[in-house]
Amino acid sequence: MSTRIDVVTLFPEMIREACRWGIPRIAQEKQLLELGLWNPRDYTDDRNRRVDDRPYGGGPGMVMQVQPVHAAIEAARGDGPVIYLSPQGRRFDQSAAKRFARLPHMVLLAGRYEGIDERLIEQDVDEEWSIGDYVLSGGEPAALVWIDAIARLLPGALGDGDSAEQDSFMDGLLDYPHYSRPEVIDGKAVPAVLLGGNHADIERWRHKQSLGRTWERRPDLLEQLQLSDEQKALLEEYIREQHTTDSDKGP
Ligand code: 9D3
Repeated sequence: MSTRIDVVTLFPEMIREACRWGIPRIAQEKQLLELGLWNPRDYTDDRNRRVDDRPYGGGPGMVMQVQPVHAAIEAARGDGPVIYLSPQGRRFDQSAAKRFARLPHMVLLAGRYEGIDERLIEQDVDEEWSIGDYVLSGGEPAALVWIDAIARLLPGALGDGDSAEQDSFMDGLLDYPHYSRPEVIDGKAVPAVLLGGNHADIERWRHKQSLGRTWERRPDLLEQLQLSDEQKALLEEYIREQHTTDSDKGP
């Protein structure tokens, strides 16, 4: 089973080039992911190949026109939903990524300029999604975020060792800190537990770090979770240790 993502964009090279690296590349090579790119400029009826015009009512910028975008969507369309990436959409998150990674097909519509004529959205768009509350200059970076988040979830894309989403305790928590050689850098040693080879102790330490960092940095994420008694105990241990280590730290 594979996923096909078709992107309707005025800058297809942005998508094609960026997907030549990392997981999106590997997923395509393994034929787990198939990318299609459709440029409204190739579908415009306008003799000057225009795809935009001035907004009714005035104001700054330009608006993408219905005709070329509609024709490109029709060319790209398959069985899956047409998804408009826009600041007005629902916020994309990991649970959305998981949901869309199960689909065999979707069309992503990336806008430019001030946006797309609303009648196109009413007519052709099934869902509208944003990637977060900041202003991009177009939908292409959002499409790349979408493709990357989905590609790494496709079964077989990551290689067995890395199939992360299984180590269940991490779900909804921030990552624990990572260390590699050398053992000491500028007097800073790797935490001793990681050198001891006691895998139960290591897992416990990592779990505690994940809980503690989430508590410190993203309390909003913790509120979404129902911690087990064991997790509550680990977090309390982290908080206790953090208080003693912080205040005992000399200058
Ligand atoms: C300065 C223009 N803005 C006036 C309030 C409106 C606006 C139009 C077009 C803002 C951004 C964009 C382009 N953005 C996207 O296409 C986009 C986006 C984003 O900007 N943030 C988060 N997610 C997304 S998904 C697509």
